[in-house]
Amino acid sequence: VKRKPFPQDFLWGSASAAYQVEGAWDLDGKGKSIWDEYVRIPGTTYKDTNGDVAVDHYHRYKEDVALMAEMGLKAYRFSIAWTRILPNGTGEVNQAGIQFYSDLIDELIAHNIEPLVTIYHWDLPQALQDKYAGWESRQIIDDFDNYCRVLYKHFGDRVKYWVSLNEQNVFIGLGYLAAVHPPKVSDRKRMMQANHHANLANAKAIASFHEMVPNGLIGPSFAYGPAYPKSALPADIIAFENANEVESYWWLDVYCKGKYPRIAWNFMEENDLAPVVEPGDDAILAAGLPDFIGVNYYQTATYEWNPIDGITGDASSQNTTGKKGTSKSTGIPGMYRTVKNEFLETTDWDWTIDPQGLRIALRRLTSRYDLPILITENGLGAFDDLTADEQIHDTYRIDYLAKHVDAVHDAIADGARVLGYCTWSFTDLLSWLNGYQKRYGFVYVNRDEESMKDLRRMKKDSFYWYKKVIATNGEDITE
Ligand code: GCO
Repeated sequence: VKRKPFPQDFLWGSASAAYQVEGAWDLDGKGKSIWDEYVRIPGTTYKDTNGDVAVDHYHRYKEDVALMAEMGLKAYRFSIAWTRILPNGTGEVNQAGIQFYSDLIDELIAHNIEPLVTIYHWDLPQALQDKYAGWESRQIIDDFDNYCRVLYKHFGDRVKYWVSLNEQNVFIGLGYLAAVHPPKVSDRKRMMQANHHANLANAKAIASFHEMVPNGLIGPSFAYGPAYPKSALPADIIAFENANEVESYWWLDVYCKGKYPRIAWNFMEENDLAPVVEPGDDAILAAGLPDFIGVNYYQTATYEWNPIDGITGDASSQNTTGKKGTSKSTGIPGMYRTVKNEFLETTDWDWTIDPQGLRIALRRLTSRYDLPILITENGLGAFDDLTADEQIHDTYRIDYLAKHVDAVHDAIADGARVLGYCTWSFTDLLSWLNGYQKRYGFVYVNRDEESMKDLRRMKKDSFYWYKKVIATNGEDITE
């Protein structure tokens, strides 16, 4: 059967984040972010690696954009460092910061590459953390809106696609529950309150966007790991539905419907975990609905019933060692817990490899929210080997991406409205907790944790593969 083709204007893209690529952490007036501080606490990241230099994209962006143009990339998603624009989070605008992103945007447009801007990819100004504990204070709502308005004013004329918050479920979950991201807190009640403020900040920023950039499109990027039930045992189905509510709809419903899902809310309330909601909050949430849903898709999660007196491990897992079999089961007693899916292989970091999960993700989102979807991230973190003649034969990455592109194609045939597909990532970059050993790029960057070497860019086999995929608008995904 011939499937419906990818739309003609489909955005074949690739993505990055400021802290993971830019470097230049204290140059040209940039202020410190919570990550600039956090990575300096000994033992928090692999081999104590930081993003001070990263892959030096700040100085090499022209070279990187030239490689994107050579590939034929249609869209490049990058994030703006709040601390380059407003070094202390609020106050005077730093012109050098505006200039850097303005130049990057112009460079992309000159090469016919659509800029996709992420407003917030985790690098909160440290000044706001010090002043009022960042996301734990309602003050963040107005300060974030102010920052967004500066961006809309300077870049709204040239940038059509915007991502508001990147992976709120991850930065809140890992920052306030698993305690492996800043501010390294483990307290579900505080997590829920910080999360509520992030919801309000997101909605307010979207409402401002619609007022200031009426022709643009904006949405949050959600780290969506679709849930599967372990079996057809009804108790496992309840567990799976609970996980859907608590792990996915808890965020997605607020984004797309402007309200919390009732069953998860009931559970939070019964357990004294529901956030404090002030009068007027419902109206703010309802007034800031997105134009599309951004999806970062890496893996699915499988759930079984979790008896009340079962395990107590109540934290999101984060495998930082790169050794298989080290992920621990997570969940909430009385609700659900994760189990291994016997049908799926895993990556070197124990993430399940599940291309059909992406089709399922796109179908579920379409069925529940019926909004256009932008796949803002998908990719494989792996150890790459450089051969003696400086080649990188990353057939495993090609295989991974080809199967996911095929799954997107199926989902479009199913009726999902998919605007584009961004791989993670274009060049290799810093993995927040895993240093430089976990590589995602089409372009190899010559550096490791110990040495910056020469930071030279080298094209992997996957570079030429994606070039062909783009040239054939997704029709030829063979190696
Ligand atoms: C890592 C992660 C990241 C995320 C990205 C989320 O290894 O650090 O995989 O690279 O995918 O930052 O938006």
